[in-house]
Amino acid sequence: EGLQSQFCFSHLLTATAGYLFFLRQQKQFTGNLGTRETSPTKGSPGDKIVLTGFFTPVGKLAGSVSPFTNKIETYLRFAGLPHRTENGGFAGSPKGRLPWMQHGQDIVADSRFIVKYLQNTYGSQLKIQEPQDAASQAISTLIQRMCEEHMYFTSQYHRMVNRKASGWFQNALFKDAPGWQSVLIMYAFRAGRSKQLRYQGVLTNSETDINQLIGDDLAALSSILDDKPYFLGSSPSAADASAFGTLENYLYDGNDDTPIPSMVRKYSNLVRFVDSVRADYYSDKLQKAGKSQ
Ligand SMILES: N[C@@H](CCC(=O)N[C@@H](CS)C(=O)NCC(=O)O)C(=O)O
Repeated sequence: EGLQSQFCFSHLLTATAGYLFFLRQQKQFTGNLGTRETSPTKGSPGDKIVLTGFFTPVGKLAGSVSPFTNKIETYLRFAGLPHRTENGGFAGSPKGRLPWMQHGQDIVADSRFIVKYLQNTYGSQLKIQEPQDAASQAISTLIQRMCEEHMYFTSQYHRMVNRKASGWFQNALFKDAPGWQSVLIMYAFRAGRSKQLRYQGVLTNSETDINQLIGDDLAALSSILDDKPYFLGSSPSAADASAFGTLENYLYDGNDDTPIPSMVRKYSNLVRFVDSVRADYYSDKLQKAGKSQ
């Protein structure tokens, strides 16, 4: 018997070692989403910009249903930089996420690094100005982090976990998959996203508590915006691109069975901000959508 259990034990050890080796090959210990190469910081201004992200039209949005893709498309429009857009393309992203940008030989992923890269590459050619004083620069960073690292996740609850949003979710993301398959994909996706939100922390809260957090963020944005045209003054900056990416989604993604759109509507200055950016920078897309309806 002793010999038998020893035999089992050695099998167990071999299997464990094999599994660890498998995980190592899959880069599970270092993150399996990409190679984690450091983002390029500057390119040559003559190269063309190709932005890959989520560009399937959803709801009444002028920009992307992905707040990060929306942020960069808006930044490029604010900056007056000509660009081409490509839909999809997770596989090509060095960080496994959207959006990413091809510029000459460079591939830059993550909206924060894309903005820095564009600023370093185009400098004074950009039609967009970042604030010069340290306090405003700090507020810009805080706005972006709140939108991208908090408002994104709280709204993910209402998009992908809240069952009231099932119809919207399926239609927005999987409408091209045939019937029952789209339901299966949606459930698999929902399971993955729930796990992500539990680890991230949002899903440790009840729906009432999540809504409280959403309300706090909106109140903060509304106070900072006040009656200014843009968050940091009279002209747009990266913070506005980020806030627009988030707030346009909160208002116009069409996920209207959730409380988010009506929560934003309590703040008339946030609605005014979103609507004026749409009118001033997205009239081409809005007109096209209007014609095709
Ligand atoms: N910090 C990144 C976040 C990008 C991100 O999370 N994008 C989402 C789309 S909205 C994504 O690709 N998610 C895929 C995933 O979570 O695996 C950025 O600023 O670009």
